[in-house]
Amino acid sequence: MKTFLSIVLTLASVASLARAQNSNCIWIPDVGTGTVTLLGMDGTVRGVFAVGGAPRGAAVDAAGNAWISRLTERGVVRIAADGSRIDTFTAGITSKTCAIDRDGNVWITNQSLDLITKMTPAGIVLGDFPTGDGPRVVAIDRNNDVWLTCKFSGEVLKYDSLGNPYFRTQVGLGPRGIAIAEDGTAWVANLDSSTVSHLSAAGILLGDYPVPASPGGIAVDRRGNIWIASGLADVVTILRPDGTVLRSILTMPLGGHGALNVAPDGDGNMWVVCKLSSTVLKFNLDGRLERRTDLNTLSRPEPFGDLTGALRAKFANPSDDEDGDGLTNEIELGQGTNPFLAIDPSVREGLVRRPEPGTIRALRVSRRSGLHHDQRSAVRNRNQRDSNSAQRAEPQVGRPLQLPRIPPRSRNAANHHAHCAGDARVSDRHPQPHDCDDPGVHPRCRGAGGPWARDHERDHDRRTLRTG
Ligand SMILES: [Ca+2]
Ligand SMILES: [Ca+2]
Repeated sequence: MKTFLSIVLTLASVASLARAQNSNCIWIPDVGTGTVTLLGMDGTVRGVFAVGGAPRGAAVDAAGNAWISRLTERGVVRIAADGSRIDTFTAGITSKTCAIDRDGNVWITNQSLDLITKMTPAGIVLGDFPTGDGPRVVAIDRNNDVWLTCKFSGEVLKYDSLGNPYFRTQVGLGPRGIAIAEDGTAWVANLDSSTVSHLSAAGILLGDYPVPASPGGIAVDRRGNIWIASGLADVVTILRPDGTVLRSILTMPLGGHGALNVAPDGDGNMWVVCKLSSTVLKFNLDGRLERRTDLNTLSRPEPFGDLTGALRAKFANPSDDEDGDGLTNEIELGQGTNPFLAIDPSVREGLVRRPEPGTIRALRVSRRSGLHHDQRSAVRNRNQRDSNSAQRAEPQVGRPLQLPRIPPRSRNAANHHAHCAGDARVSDRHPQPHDCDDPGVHPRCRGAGGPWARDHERDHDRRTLRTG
């Protein structure tokens, strides 16, 4: 009996380890080639998978599968962790991003229809919910609520897990990336106004902060600092939680051009995808470059979302122990051990019982609160931040937001780029699938400050709808 039990436990740990190793990686969709590249944490390519349809959004579920949303094809794609299987589910259209909630459901933006779709892991659509104009990037918070940026209407919306809206708040121009912070607030990158907005959990605007031109990707690191990738300026800015600049990193000297998305990994490192140079940069929390990977076979990687699963593990599944090493995802992400890599049991014993100076910090559990030291510190810090946020937010309550209005659309939108007539996504002028977010493709749209770009992209979406 004992032997049988030990065999079962061994098999379980092997399965857990296999899953963990497959989870501990980063997925890079590429619009230009219609592929998704799987990178190990050392930057080596583990696989390249053809999915078609200008893939843009990526999310990773608890089993290590990648979910990919596509801009120019109906349906999202699920790729098995080892690449052995690719499934397509009928949900989502002209979709930029997707995210996975606590129950494993997938939330998918539908830009052309101004909807967000909730789909079960088995591919059953549970509902389509109205959004603002141009739903773009979706994120799940610790309450299993769903946050969404809407690029054309300049809004952020939040829904409960059933799709009921809590609020819609006007932020800057062209909001794209959105990142949830530890304290439940959200940070939003406004591409067209080159600002970052900070919102309370209730949707109150806490602050707007200028950043270098064309901020698209945004993520909050383990220390609570906010990383923003500004594509036109080729700068990664790190803000402190109070919105002051901690560090600016020029990406061009590091070989990265067109910095777009930022995503944390299980170790707490921050990955920046640069679409114009097809380069992936890995930084440590101090902003030092750890690794650069040149993906020369790609032509336009511009992903959004939780490329490693670390955000899902942190916010949607904090109390799970995905690698089976006895430490929850939340504890591991908080202290810097990896929730996708099982640590050796003897090391774990040392962590809990025999803290060694200079090693990974011990988990000192309070008998009174039942929380370990990091959790108690986090609670104290969160209470302090809530207090500060409430003080900062107070003057904003009941007052109109002092933000520039979004210009009305051009009446000539349908005709303003005659060279894109026909198949808007691929033309003589633009041999690759494209949209107007790309400053290199449509400098005139970008230079015009937004309205042309919005019209143009919407026109693309209409054409996509007709032809897709
Ligand atoms: Ca664990
Ligand atoms: Ca671990």
